[in-house]
Amino acid sequence: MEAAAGIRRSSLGDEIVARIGQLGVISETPEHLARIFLTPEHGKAADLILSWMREAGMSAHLDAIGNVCGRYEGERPGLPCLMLGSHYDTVRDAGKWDGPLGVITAIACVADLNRRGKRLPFAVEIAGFADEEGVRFASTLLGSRAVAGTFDESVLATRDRAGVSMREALIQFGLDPDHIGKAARARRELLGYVELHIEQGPVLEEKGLPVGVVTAIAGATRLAANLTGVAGHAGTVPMALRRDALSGAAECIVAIEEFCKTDASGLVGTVGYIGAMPGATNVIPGKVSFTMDIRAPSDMHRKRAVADIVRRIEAIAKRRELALQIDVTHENRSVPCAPWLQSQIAGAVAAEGYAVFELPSGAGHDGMAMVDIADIGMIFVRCRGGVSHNPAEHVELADADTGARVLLRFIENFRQQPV
Ligand code: HGY
Ligand code: MN
Ligand code: MN
Repeated sequence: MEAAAGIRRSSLGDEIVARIGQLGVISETPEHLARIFLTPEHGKAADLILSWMREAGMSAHLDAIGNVCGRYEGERPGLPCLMLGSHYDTVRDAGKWDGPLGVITAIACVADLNRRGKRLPFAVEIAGFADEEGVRFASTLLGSRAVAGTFDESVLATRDRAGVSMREALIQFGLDPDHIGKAARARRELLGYVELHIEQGPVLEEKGLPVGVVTAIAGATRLAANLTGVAGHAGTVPMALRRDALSGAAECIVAIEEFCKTDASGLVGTVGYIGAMPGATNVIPGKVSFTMDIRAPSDMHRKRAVADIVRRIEAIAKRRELALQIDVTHENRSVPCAPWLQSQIAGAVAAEGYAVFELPSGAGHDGMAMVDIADIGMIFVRCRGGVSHNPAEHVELADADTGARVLLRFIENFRQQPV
């Protein structure tokens, strides 16, 4: 329907921004956005997204691990699908665009097809993954691994900080942990998986571009370290006699930062969490746990860096007479985006009138799991200042609209890869 002269037809961007706002208030607390796997907020968000999918003409359901799944049939029922999607869980004190932009934009595109009564020679499915961030249980990509059939049942025993196991949490949420296998899809059902996501970095903004074509997703290693010294009285133990676990951890953390800073080829290392016991002002900490997140452009470089960092931490612990336990809690290899999907995404970007810019993703995404059952592609959308995992995360309406128009053009022009 053409808009009356002077009245701007509401754009895809308007719908997307409104829904980002609606979803963005479903949070553990109103002050800091957090929507964590298998919590009441997860359930509320799932209900809202499922309703949007149905409004867009899709059949929609919650799968066995809490992903939201929508399907828009093609020219005839039962055709293999082009799968779109992203995650709808968040980190703590999150921005509201990381994940939801991909799910909401995909729904807006299908809703546009549905409004026009357009059917394609393939089905379009949208997956909203329930746990990409891995905030509650150490491992990540739980939703997409379940869809890819690579879910590791041993993680059901992992416990959150309150001591609740994933198995118990699934049951409390109303799901059956013994049925997670039912979420798995077969490779033959998917023609490809394409995810639209905010860049979470400053490159597109620096280039003055609204969208980019992703070439690969960098791998990551997550580790948990536990240092054990001797708790003691802050007023009586001479400094030379202390086995202070928190001072030891502090030296380790600075060593990790120094090691990564002096590496010239894109290595990054982050200690995102530290806990000190017993955590009283006048007690020398006897136990400290902290996490590490190590990433590099290549797997070999990352693995070598992890080994070097572990050696440094072991030397610090030995010198300080601290007991050390280090475990790898999660490892994801680097994953390439399929050239044929990159080229079709690039075609859509160019057809919308924008320069085609290719870039790798330093952040992890569900495509790292989905690659086990389908070729993957990603579209990046510019975000202000490249800020992410931060409540200041923001996408301009015009860029949200551009991302949607590029994705919609990609969908309508999608050609299955010749087998
Ligand atoms: O950690 C990551 O790279 C992603 O945001 N989960
Ligand atoms: Mn994230
Ligand atoms: Mn994300």
